[in-house]
Amino acid sequence: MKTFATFLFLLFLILKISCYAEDCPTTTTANEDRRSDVENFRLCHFNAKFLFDGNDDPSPSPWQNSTEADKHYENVKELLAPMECDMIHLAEVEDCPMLQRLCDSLGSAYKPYMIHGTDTYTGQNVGIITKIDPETNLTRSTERVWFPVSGNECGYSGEADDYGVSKNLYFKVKVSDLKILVVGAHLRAFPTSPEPCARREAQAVVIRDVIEQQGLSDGYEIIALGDFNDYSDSVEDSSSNVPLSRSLKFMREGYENSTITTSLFNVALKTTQENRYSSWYDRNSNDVDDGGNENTMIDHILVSSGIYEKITRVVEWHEYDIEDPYSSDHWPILVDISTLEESASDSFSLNVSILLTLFLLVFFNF
Ligand SMILES: *[C@@H]1O[C@H](CO)[C@@H](O)[C@H](O)[C@H]1NC(C)=O
Ligand SMILES: *[C@@H]1O[C@H](CO)[C@@H](O)[C@H](O)[C@H]1NC(C)=O
Ligand SMILES: *[C@@H]1O[C@H](CO)[C@@H](O)[C@H](O)[C@H]1NC(C)=O
Ligand SMILES: *[C@@H]1O[C@H](CO)[C@@H](O)[C@H](O)[C@H]1NC(C)=O
Ligand SMILES: [Ca+2]
Ligand SMILES: [Ca+2]
Repeated sequence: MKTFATFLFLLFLILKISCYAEDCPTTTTANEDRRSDVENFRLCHFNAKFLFDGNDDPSPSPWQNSTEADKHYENVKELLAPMECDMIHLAEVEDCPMLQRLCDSLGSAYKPYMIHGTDTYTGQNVGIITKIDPETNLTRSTERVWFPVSGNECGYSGEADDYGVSKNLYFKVKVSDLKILVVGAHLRAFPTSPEPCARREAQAVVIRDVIEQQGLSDGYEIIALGDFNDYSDSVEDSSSNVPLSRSLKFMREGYENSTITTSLFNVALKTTQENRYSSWYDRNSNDVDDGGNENTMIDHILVSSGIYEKITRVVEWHEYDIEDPYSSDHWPILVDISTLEESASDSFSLNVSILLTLFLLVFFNF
C-alpha cells in the first residue's frame, strides 16, 4: 500500500515536472509562410519585461495584480503592433497562453512557440511569435559548461563551477530559400559584476555550441538573438561601453574548443552609434531617462554572412515612452532581410536572350 502511494506520488511529480500544459514547442505546419510580403523577412527581438498575467506570478514581477499586468500587456501590444514583424523573439515571457494572447491581438497570421526553461526564481522564459512556422520542434540546450573559462578576465575569484542557460530556445526554419537555425537566449544579468560576468562566458559557450553543432555543421545560416546582458566586442554602443567578458566574442567567433570558426555579424553594424541602445537603467532613480550611460546596448542580433548581406534595414526602435510605469525597460530591435529569390526563370530568360542574340549573329552573318 505504501509502495503504491509512493508510486502515485512519483508519477504525479514526473507528470508535473515533464508536462507543462502551457508549452507549445510543436510544429504541425513546418515552414508554413503567412507573411503578407514574401520578398522581405522582418525579424524582431524585444525584452518585454515580465509579460505575465498578474495571477500567481513569482514575487520578482513588478505587476502586483492582473489589472497592472493587463496595463503592461496593452502597452507592449501597442508598441509591437506598428512594427509589423514576421517573427518576434521575446524575453521575459510567462507562458504560451500569454504569447497566444499577443498573437490574437496582433493578427491571425501569428503562432506562438515556447518551452519552459529552468529559471524558477523569476518564472521568465524566452519564446517567439511568428508568421512562419518552424521546420523543427522548438527545443532548448541543457548543456552545462565549466567557468571561469580559461583566460577569463572578469575578476572572479570564487570556485570553479558549471553553469547552463536557463532561458534559451532553438529551431530550424526555411524562409524563402534561406535555411536558418534560430537560437534565442536571455543571459545572466549585470555586464560588469565579476561572478555574473564569469558565468555568462560559460553561457556564451553553450550558445556557440548550439550554433556550431545544430547549424553551421549542417550548412545553415544563423540568427542568434536575445537579451545577452552584455556589451558588444565588435560594435560600440551609444555610451561606448566595453565588455568585460568575452561572451559576445565567443558567440560570434567561437571559443577555445570550437570546431567551426565561422564568424557572425552584429546587425548593429548597420546603424549609427547614437542609436545603438536597447536598454534603460535609471542609474539616479529619478524616473527620467537621462540618456548617456543610462542607455546601453545589451540586446543583440547576430547573423551569418548569408543573412547579413541580405539586410536592407536595421532599426533600434525608440518610438516608445519608456518612462511610462507600465512600459518595458528595453526597446525592440527590427531587421529587414531581403528574401527576394533570384529565381531560375531570371537566368533562364537571360540564357534565352543570349542564345537568341547568338542565333541572330550567326544567321544574319553580322
Ligand atoms: C514534434 O513533436 C511532436 C509531438 O511530440 C511529434 O509527434 C513530432 O514527431 C515531432 N517532430 C519532429 C520533427 O521531431
Ligand atoms: C493592483 O495593484 C495596484 C498597485 O499595488 C493597486 O493600486 C490596485 O488597487 C490593485 N488593484 C486591484 C484590483 O487589486
Ligand atoms: C575545452 O576542452 C577542455 C578539454 O576537454 C576542457 O577541459 C575545457 O573545459 C573546455 N573548455 C570549455 C570552455 O568548455
Ligand atoms: C544559364 O542557365 C544555367 C542553368 O539554369 C545557369 O546556371 C546559368 O547561370 C545561366 N547563365 C546565365 C548567363 O544566365
Ligand atoms: Ca501567472
Ligand atoms: Ca535617470
